[in-house]
Amino acid sequence: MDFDIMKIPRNFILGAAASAWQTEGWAGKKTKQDSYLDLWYKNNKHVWHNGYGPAIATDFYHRFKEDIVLMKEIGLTHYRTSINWSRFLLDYESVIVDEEYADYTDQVINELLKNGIEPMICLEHYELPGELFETYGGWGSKHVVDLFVKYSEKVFERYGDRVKNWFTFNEPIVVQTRVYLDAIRYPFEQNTKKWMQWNFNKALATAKVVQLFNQKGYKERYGSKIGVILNPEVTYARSSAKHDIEAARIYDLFFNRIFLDPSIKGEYPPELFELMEKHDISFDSTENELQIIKENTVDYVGLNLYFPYRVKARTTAWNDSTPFHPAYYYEMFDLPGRKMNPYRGWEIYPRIMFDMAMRMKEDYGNIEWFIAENGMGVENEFRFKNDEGIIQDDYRIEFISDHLKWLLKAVERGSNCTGFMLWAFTDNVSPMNAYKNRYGLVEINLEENRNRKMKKSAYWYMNLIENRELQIHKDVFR
Ligand code: BGP
Repeated sequence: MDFDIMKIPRNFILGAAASAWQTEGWAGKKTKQDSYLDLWYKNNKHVWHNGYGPAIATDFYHRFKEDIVLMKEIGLTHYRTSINWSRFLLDYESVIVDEEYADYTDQVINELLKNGIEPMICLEHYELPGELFETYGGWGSKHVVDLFVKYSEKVFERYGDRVKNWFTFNEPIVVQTRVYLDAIRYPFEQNTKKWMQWNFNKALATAKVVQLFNQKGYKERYGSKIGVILNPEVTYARSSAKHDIEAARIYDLFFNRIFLDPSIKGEYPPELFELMEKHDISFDSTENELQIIKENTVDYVGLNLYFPYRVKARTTAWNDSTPFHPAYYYEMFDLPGRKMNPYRGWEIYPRIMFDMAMRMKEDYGNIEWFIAENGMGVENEFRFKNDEGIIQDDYRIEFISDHLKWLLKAVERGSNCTGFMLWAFTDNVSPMNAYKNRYGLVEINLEENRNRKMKKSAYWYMNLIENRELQIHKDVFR
């Protein structure tokens, strides 16, 4: 077979990602420090694969030093994770810091830096405190927005001198979509208006935290940046027919532009207001809040891209007795012959990287951005172990290569993409799927004391980081 080599620019980041709740475990957690995710796990353990959840996770809380040694060995220059809001404070209203957790965070950050690894920190990766969910309805409350700003202030005060890359949320649309739109997660309430309010309040929270960050002068003092990590679903219409294109456009409006536009452009698409009014799902906002959003846009964005989203115009009638759902305007479309990751049930279509990259260039002012997550979750990976017990995850290497090459092609075409963060550094716990699908460069062996072992992909990534050359098939850009 014929191969070509694509050069990876020296300053293009090749890192890996995780989050606090998916790795740390509950060691040291106080009784009142449950997160929303912890509540879900405690209330509905039966839907978590094999009963695994955040309780021990990867035990990063105790084993971070060992993990950082591996990061260094692989050559990671950046590691993305979060700080767990529910654990960082003892009292969310008066923002009393839990010194034990803050000290642990301090140690993690210092250990990363000592090993030449830049921490990239998210202030919320679904770790909304359970107490704020139960008392105020979580992100549906403007009071919670203000408490988040206060929490962020405490975090910046502690670590703002050392952490240069900050993000307000990871995938701010996800929790409320699963909970209030699709009603498939605890507490299983279908309520589209709440969905919208959460969407708005998180956009507002991002703007308020950006405002605080700018006022406090972190940029000037430390050269740091603040952004948000979004998960736009690169949307394709089934056909070139008007009705299908319209379905894709509306999907994009409700699920992608709803965060991309306010975060980057400071404004919602006017059509969204019309649709919200038409369907009686308008969020509650004031002129002042919209102004804050307008004036406090992000410095950069991280994008989590895994799969394409294909839609067609509705072919069946909408059931009017159910609450409004954007699916009123579309149906999902499964492309016959598509390549699938059967374990996760996601289509594999690496071109999403290029198409989204060009969109960032053309529609979003070529703002600085990077891939904050992309990766492949595979079940029962231990069956691929060789004689030395190393998982031969060639499928992952192929998946990453195929996505990276489209991304690098977009960089060649001038998209301002500065890096690629693989999901994930080690295997870790996913919402509900728990340890079912493994994503890591490094295996977590649940049978043997959660021991760590690098997979074949880790050695491959190590080589990629060092040599900055990606091998691709000659006929690849089809
Ligand atoms: C992203 C989340 C991650 C991670 C990943 C893998 O949406 O930001 O936290 O979980 O998806 O997906 P999943 O865990 O559902 O397999």
